[in-house]
Amino acid sequence: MIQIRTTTPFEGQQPGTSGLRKKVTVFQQPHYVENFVQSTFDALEGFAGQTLVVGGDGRYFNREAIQTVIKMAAANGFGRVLVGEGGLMSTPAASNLIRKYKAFGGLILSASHNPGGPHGDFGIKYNAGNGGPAPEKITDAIYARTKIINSFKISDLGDVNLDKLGDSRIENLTVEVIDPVSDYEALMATLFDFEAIRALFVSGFRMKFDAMSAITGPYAHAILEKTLGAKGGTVMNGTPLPDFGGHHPDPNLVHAKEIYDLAMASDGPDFCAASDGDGDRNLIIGKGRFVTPSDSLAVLAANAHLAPGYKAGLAGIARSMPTSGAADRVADALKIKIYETPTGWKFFGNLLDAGLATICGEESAGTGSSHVREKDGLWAVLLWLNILAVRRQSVDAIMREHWAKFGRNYYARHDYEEVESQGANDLMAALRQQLPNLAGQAFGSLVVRAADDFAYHDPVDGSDSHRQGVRILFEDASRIVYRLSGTGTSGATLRVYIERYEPDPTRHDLETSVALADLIDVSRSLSKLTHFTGRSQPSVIT
Ligand code: VG1
Ligand code: CO
Repeated sequence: MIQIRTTTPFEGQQPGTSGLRKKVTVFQQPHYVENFVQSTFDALEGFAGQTLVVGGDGRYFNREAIQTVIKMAAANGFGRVLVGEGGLMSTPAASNLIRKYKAFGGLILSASHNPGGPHGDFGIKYNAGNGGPAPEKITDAIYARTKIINSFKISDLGDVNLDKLGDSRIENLTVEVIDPVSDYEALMATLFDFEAIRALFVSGFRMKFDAMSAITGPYAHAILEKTLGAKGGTVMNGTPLPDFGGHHPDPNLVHAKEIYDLAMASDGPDFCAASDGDGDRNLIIGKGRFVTPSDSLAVLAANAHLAPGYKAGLAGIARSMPTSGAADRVADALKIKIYETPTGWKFFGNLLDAGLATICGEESAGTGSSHVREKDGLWAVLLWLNILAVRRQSVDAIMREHWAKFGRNYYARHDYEEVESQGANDLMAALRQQLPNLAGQAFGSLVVRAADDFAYHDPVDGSDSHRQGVRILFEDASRIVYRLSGTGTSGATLRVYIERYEPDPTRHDLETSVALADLIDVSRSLSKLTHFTGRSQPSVIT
């Protein structure tokens, strides 16, 4: 039977760039999930009888939340729910299913790269019918609703068996438990030359992929090992665990150190990669050569035509503002447009829908294309493999050739995590106050050319987004960017992005920390970082 239950609003159920993200213990409060899901349904129109895609990255509380979502979808009048077996589905796979089966939208249960387990994080986000994160118009409406919600609708029928493929019914809703991998693998097969990649593995090419005990394990086992013939053991940590084995499923040099060390060993594999909790991020490391996500975007864009899905070339490239300018130089050479957007994948949605951009990327290890409306970790790995299969060069050789042709953008992101919110806000306010006076100022040999607070005008829907990050641009094309994270769940995280362009090939072998040393000093002094945050060193450098 469908029940209407009374409830009262919770504080701060505001979906950020990646949905609502909080501690598991917050989500476990009675009616917390129900309030958010009902607010989401209330903010949408026209879904009666339609399909909803539901899946998550397998983290602690995934199953409980999915059962609630299904019972509420039944009570609110959806016609069909597509749910991954075991409640599992990577974010890009969910995006694909929404598009492929023309679903009304989807609910993805994940806190991405944040830690899991009973004391970790949980999250819910709504993706629209184009397969991408809900635009601000919808997330604002959801939030407005969470503040006044007083009832929700739910079926009182029992749980659905998520471990058995096939259909079942709950009220008037059909629940279809599907294999979460096969549709995704079919899509990848249309984009990449699987024969060429198979031949690469046959030739003795060795790879390791770290699924970080998160969602990409089943996908990587199926595609890399079973279909493409990489040898057993290629996929490490390939079973999704509710607490990700106690690790942060964040594929950066701190949390994916195991694979980094493997890649740097003299007898290590030719190619190493990793993905995050929900499978939308990627880390790429060749033998002895770490590839920054910004460089990876540039190399993928420059070589995409080697893969069947992109042989006609790219319509355009889009990157988030803090991502390095390496992709801009590729776009110039290809004579296509580069779009610079605020941080967050949702800003790429319109560009992709309108056919203005084909490949998009963020410095935070996210790359993707028009094949779905999310960033896609395994897609990036497969495009790299396709390029390696055609070029038959090492990752290091490909990077060196790329820099020789386009110049090298030395790049680092310094994260100051869990700093006190007040101090972080004060630092940003003080920076914003200085902006009008910075042009022309010299810091050693670095002279400020311009400084602003990044604003974006969407060329497709005409919307404007302001205050997206403070940019200090120097005469020599170096750059420092400051912004506060929107995805943390405790305190504030200050992100400082530092970049220097080096055209001279004789200077492409510097350590990044050396190449950026003076800019790093300026990034701290100019923002009075220690004064406002009490920190003198970042918590994580990526
Ligand atoms: C971070 C990244 C951003 C990314 C977002 C979601 O946001 O910087 O580039 O889009 O996470 O990624 P923030 O606001 O913390 O800097 V994920 O893998 O959570 O979907
Ligand atoms: Co993610």
